[in-house]
Amino acid sequence: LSELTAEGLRAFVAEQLDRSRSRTVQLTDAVDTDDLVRQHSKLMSPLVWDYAHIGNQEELWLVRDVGGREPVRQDIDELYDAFMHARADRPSLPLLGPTETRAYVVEVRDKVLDVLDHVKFDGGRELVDNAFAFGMIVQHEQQHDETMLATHQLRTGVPVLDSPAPPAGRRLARPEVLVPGGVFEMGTSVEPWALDNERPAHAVRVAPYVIDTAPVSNGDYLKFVTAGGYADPKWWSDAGWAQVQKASLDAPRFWEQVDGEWLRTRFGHRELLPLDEPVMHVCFYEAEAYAAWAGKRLPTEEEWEFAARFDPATGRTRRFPWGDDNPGPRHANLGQRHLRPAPVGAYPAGASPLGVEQLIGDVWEWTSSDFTPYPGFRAFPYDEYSLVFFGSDYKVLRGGSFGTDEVVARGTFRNWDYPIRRQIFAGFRCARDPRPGELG
Ligand code: AVJ
Ligand code: FE
Repeated sequence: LSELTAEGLRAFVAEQLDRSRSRTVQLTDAVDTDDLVRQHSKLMSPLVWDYAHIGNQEELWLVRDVGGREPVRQDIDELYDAFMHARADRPSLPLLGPTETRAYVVEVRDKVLDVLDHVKFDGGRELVDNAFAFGMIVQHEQQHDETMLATHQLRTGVPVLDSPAPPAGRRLARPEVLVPGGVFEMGTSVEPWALDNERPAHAVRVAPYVIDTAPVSNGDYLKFVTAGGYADPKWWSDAGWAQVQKASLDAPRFWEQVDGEWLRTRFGHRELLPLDEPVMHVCFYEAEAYAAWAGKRLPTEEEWEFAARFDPATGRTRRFPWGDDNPGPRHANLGQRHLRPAPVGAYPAGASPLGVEQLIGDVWEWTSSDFTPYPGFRAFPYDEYSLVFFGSDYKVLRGGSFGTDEVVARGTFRNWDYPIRRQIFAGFRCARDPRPGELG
């Protein structure tokens, strides 16, 4: 990005804005008016809320702030402020209807393209440096596209989304690898569109550990289910066991057993549980319990990023497991290209130097870490993106899912959610301490 001319940067931004918008339009045009305004789960907003909220954030940051233009619809700011109304309450608000919403986001986008034509990237405003505010808004829309995809997964009725199958899997040579540990540079101070919580880069020492070369598969997880894992408190933390009872957990969300066969429902399609696909729709507590049952634990966020970015040959921290190139279709399952995780082993070209695979894409990976700020953190450009969420309420997830766009799924990107949440496209991989003698 920093190597582009102003004209090159303008063209790049326009293309990214357009890519996000086509995804938003696909996800919202796929359903009828009733499905757009309805709440498919108390955990989610009506799709039409996400749609207008995308436009409203774009208006606030790019039309009004960056562009210094007159408001388009100041009267609706409050309706689409995520902090004013809980998701459960959003259907009862006087929201814009589907037709009004579509007209609104188009009007905002037209103004944004005009702002983009005139903006000076080198005007000395931090918000505009490297087109940051545009990148933030592109990522905001893509993140809501993933949220809307999760709403689609919760929707019942005839299937409306389809996609080509992901590449085939393969057997990995080893189920886990020893990571030697060392000091690495975590986070970033140079990725132009990295969000505030990924900054700044800072040195972190990681002790040697062992990590799975792939996410835990449905087949692996099924063994925990059939071994009675959900009935034995010894695998669960106190909070996890309380959640098992409160929510009557007995298998991942969207799994069911019919006549002795395990099925799962994916965007309205009911199918046999694919055993070689990474498990998903498990909460943090389920991930933690499986790991304990397997004699392992979840990786810390530091261990996850070390595995994803450290190159033992050079001692350098890279952007991605495969190097510094942006993710392409051969590296990772991203961008809603395939509406499911790919089977284990489907992305050999995405492997890290130590042979850890599918770190980026497929499923978000729960880590054992709380969402806390890096040393030297500075909220930018607004406290409500990250700052207000720091603390012990949220667990960090890494790597992105099949529903995450590549403009979001950086090696440094940090996602977070409550440890009870299962509607997101989240799975996990295990880690453990090396056994005596293993260090050689
Ligand atoms: C980073 C995915 C937790 O969806 O709540 C969207 C992203 N922030 N609008 C979320 C976000 C404001 C955020 N996550
Ligand atoms: Fe938002």
